[in-house]
Amino acid sequence: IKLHQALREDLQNDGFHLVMQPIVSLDNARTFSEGECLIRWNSPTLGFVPPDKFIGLAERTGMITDLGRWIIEEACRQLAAFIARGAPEDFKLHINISAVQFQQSDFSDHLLNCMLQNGLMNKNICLEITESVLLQNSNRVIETLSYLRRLGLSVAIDDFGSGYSSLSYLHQLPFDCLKIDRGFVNGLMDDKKSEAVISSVIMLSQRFGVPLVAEGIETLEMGLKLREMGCEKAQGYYYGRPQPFENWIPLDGVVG
Ligand code: G
Ligand code: G
Ligand code: MN
Ligand code: NA
Repeated sequence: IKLHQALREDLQNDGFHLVMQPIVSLDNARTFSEGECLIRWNSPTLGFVPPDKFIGLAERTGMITDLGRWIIEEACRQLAAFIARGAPEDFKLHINISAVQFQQSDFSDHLLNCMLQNGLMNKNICLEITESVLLQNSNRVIETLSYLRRLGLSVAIDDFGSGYSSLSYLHQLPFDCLKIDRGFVNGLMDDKKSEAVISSVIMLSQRFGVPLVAEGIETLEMGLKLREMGCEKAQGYYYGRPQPFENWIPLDGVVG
């Protein structure tokens, strides 16, 4: 069975689910009030297929339109249920959005409707966009993101530093958060050049007045080093692996 056939079938058959990975503040990494939602596909015929293997395919075949709509609907449902179970009311969920999704003329309406139906506030949602998306079909994407930001949603630039250099455009882009690519973080402990790149991006985020999230933190030492360097937030296996929402149990209004 071909990958795209299985994708089409499982889109109809509940073959997908969402997991959430904590994003911690490095000041107090024991609890979190922010997380990234990531899709998982457990195919009855193909077994577990990682997103890297099917998101690109879904984009090329146009299936990302339906898949993306499902992701937004499910993310809103899961977040509302999570808050109902005791997570902070202002918990912020990051959702990855593909460039192609902005071509739907009702992208914003659909998103805002899902949020409304689930009783979410605009500050509950952060859209993660890669920098290449922002640079490609800029006008439409930038207008949509600017509109949503005016309403109080936030926008994070994902995998920052890994795509085209967007430095010349950065001041024109609508964003509230930068996420530095795992690739740079990997080299942090033993490579002076990675350290130089990271400290420059930390300085950049400070000058823009937005938090920087360092991704792929796997050890305490890495987290401590980043905090010392002035990085505000972190995400990675050390703080928590992506897990089904039900596995995260809020206690006294905090999740930890
Ligand atoms: O956990 P990880 O293997 O989930 O994800 C790998 C990549 O797949 C991420 O960097 C991200 O770009 C992409 N991805 C994961 N979940 C989603 C999603 O819900 N929507 C989109 N568009 N991409 C996702
Ligand atoms: O959307 P984005 O490219 O940022 O997706 C994050 C990806 O990074 C997901 O595939 C997620 O499973 C993965 N990830 C999250 N934390 C870690 C980590 O500490 N180490 C590694 N190797 N991957 C991670
Ligand atoms: Mn992401
Ligand atoms: Na990323």
